Amino acid sequence: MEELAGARVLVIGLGRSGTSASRFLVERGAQVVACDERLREPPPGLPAGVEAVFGRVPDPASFDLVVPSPGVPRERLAGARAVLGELELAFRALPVPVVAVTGTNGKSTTVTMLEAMLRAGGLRARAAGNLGLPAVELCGEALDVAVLEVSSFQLETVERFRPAVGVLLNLSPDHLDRHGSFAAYAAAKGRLFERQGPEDVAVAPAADPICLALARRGRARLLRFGTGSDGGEGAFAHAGGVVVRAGSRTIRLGVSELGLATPVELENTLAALAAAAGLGVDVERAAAAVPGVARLPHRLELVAETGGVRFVNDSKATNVGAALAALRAVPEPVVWIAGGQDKGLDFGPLADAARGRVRRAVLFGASRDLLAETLAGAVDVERVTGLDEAVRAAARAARPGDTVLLAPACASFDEFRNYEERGERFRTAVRNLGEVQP
Ligand code: UMA
Ligand code: ADP
Repeated sequence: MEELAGARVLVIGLGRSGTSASRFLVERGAQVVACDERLREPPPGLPAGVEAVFGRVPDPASFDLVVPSPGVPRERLAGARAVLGELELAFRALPVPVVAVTGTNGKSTTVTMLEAMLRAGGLRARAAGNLGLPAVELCGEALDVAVLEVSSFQLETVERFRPAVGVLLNLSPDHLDRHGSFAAYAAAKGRLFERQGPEDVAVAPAADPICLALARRGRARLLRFGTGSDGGEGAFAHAGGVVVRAGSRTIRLGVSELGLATPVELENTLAALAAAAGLGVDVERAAAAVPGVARLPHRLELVAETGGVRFVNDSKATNVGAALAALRAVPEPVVWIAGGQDKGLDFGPLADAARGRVRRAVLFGASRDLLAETLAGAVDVERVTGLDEAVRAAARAARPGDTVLLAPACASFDEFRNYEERGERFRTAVRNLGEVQP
């Protein structure tokens, strides 16, 4: 599908991605039919000239091109003559290099940091993509580089997508309901690198053979990151210092100067430093931006501290890998609040991580019984019905010096609209405990 002008295009889904894609396509002269199965009226921002269809999906076979939203599974596209996601449309239209970040956890944190680093390095950089602002919205902006957060869903519908720098942060089971298996999920992530050439850069964790194999799928130069000494190109933390090596340049930084509080923040920052170096940015200038980058809300966010108990909101921990990282990052003993909508993930690793660190696991939501079964024997568990009750139960169980941690390891959709609403409810419930200072 080369020419958009005059093409008949079906956009499926009128959320953020579909609305922006519709506007992008109309501006380029396409005849756009946009549909949404749940909406009943056009969303704000849908341009005039789009024919909107609600409650059903027209036959994909009768269009020149189908542009599905990331949330639309592939099997809905049967019969389509051509399928391109909004990420692919953006990539084709963007006249600047793309730095793309994927991985199971840490994408939003890392693209936010990279945007700040690249700006400090003198580039007009803007972050977009799965982070929230659809990638096509960057087309037409005066930029030097686009920093895109990319999901496995979006990578299913790319064709020529080829980032100048591709970053794979980590990989652990998630979204298996959509992809069917961990292998299929990993393969979708690997599409980030597939079309890269020798002048491109792939960034992957030095200690993860699966990620390294995916990063080698294309022909990009590989930069690795991680803790421990390493002689190769990339960013490594070792003995209180960080070494960034790319080409003939070697930069040394102090870990304490970066002002990072947790091991995963260091990992994400190493990946970002490697990406900045791979793009050819002055690493010392880029690194100077790191201490000024605020942690995003709902990620290990300290909500309150009262009577010696810290309350930490990590509502964005919607999978096992993120909850594991949170359990390891906060000071112990931990009173851990977990639960929500089950995504079919194996909770087993959480039992090992919780043993000895968790005073009590307070479990709520649709998955609480399954979690309780998995954690039984490893930690003391208490089952409650909802998040408000969980916060009260956790406060009762906590002793001075403890951390009450919301790290659900589950999706939020059984009780909330999204993880933000769940995190906000946690903040409110903590405030409602009484003497707590926000
Ligand atoms: N819809 C249908 N039929 C379907 C599926 C969806 O009609 O089969 C309709 C829904 O009724 C709804 C719309 O499509 O109105 C929603 O589309 P969507 O789910 O693709 O969501 P968008 O609002 O377009 O947001 C998408 C990403 N959503 C998903 O991947 C599920 C956003 O990532 C992203 O920020 C946005 O594009 C801009 O790029 C969110 C996300 O949860 C944050 N991502 C997953 C994650 O991070 O784990 C991958
Ligand atoms: P994403 O955009 O990939 O969902 P976020 O930056 O929003 O990533 O963080 C999601 C969750 O993962 C949060 O709970 C956060 O504390 C945790 N997290 C962040 N970075 C990492 C990492 N490198 N490894 C594991 N967990 C992480």
